[in-house]
Amino acid sequence: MSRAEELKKAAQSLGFDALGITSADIPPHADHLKEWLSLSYQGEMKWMANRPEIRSDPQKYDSIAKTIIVAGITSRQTSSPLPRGRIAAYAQGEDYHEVLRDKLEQLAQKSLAQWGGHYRVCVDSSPLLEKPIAAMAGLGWQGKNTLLIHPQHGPWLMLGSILTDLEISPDSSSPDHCGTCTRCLDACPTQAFPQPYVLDARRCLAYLTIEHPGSIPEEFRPLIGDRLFGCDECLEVCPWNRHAQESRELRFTPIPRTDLSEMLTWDDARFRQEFRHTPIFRLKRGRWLRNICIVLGNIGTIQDLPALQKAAEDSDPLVQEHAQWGIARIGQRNRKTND
Ligand code: B12
Ligand code: SF4
Ligand code: SF4
Repeated sequence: MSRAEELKKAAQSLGFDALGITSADIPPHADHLKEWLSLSYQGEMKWMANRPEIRSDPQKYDSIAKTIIVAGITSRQTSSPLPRGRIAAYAQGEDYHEVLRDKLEQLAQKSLAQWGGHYRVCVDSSPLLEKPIAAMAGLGWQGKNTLLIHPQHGPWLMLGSILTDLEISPDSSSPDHCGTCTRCLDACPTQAFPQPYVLDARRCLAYLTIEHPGSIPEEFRPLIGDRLFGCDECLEVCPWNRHAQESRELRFTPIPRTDLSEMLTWDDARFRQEFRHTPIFRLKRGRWLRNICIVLGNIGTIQDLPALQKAAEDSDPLVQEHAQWGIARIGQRNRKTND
């Protein structure tokens, strides 16, 4: 069996849904990163603007890397862990960073280390253009929603990579199969795509509910609807979902949560206890409560007013401001229905 075949077999037995191999070259369209940054599309994600020449070129990040192994696990879920409100599929269970890192480390130990190779495991936070690299490794193509579309798992793969100094025969990259489809662009609630294949993160609900640090601009609050964390709209509409199965990864199983007005009463200790080892932990209590206040403003009823009124007196000004907005919006809705 070749090294590439051994890697694929080991990846399958570890529960990965896909694995591809590419040489550690500059990915296609990498030069667009500088243009993207020059338009400030990264918003407050200042770390994205650090040293773009490293992010664009894997060998500038790790000079001994010759090969990149990219693996993915589907995050697709069909049930919701909440009575009200939505959490993006990838964030309903355990933190994918931990899940992918554990499995990639095991994969590297079973194979690359045995073959005498050096390696580095990268999941998400490393300065790599993971989607174009995954496309080079034959996992699929970068779609108009900018995500890696896998022919069987659609846009749902969560990605991680291993950089190694070993030379392993690469897979061939796959062509773009978006064709004339524009479903993801049309479905975006905030029109966050200035053009196909380009995202203005400042308008994206995933950015606003996860990465944006402060007050959410008022124009976007109604558009958040019932999304508490992230957005799956441009994933759900993709026709490449036709063969996509629910995730088999047990650590991605949705963790049931209590209702929104109860979560609004949680102190920091309770927040940390509930969300440790999940992607939501990174938000910290203030931003989580901020998001709940917006969602209650959009879908809540007068029964939610006592919890929102308590939040309006919270010690965190971010929570206070969004709770006041939520109260006002429920009030407006009730006035309209009573008129
Ligand atoms: C920053 C970031 C975000 C930001 C910005 C997203 C973005 N599109 O850049 C925000 C917070 C908005 C975000 C949101 C989400 N994210 Co995110 N994010 C990242 C991160 C850390 C970096 C992405 C990046 O490099 N952006 C910079 C821009 C410039 O890159 P780009 O969008 O790929 O742009 C390229 C194209 O525009 C291309 N280009 C330009 N013109 C053309 C023309 C053609 C024809 C083509 C093909 C390409 C092309 O050139 C650019 C540079 O290469 C990656 C992890 C990583 N290290 O890669 C995860 C990652 C992309 N995110 C991921 C996920 C799951 C999401 C969400 C689905 C989460 C959710 N459900 O809420 C949403 C999806 C929103 C969307 N449609 O992109 C996954 C995607 C997996 C996949 N199958 O693709 C990743 C890979 C994390 C992971 N490890 O799995 N994310
Ligand atoms: S994640 Fe939602 S808001 Fe962001 S680009 Fe996709 S559809 Fe638009
Ligand atoms: S919805 Fe259509 S255009 Fe968007 S990524 Fe999927 S196939 Fe491509």
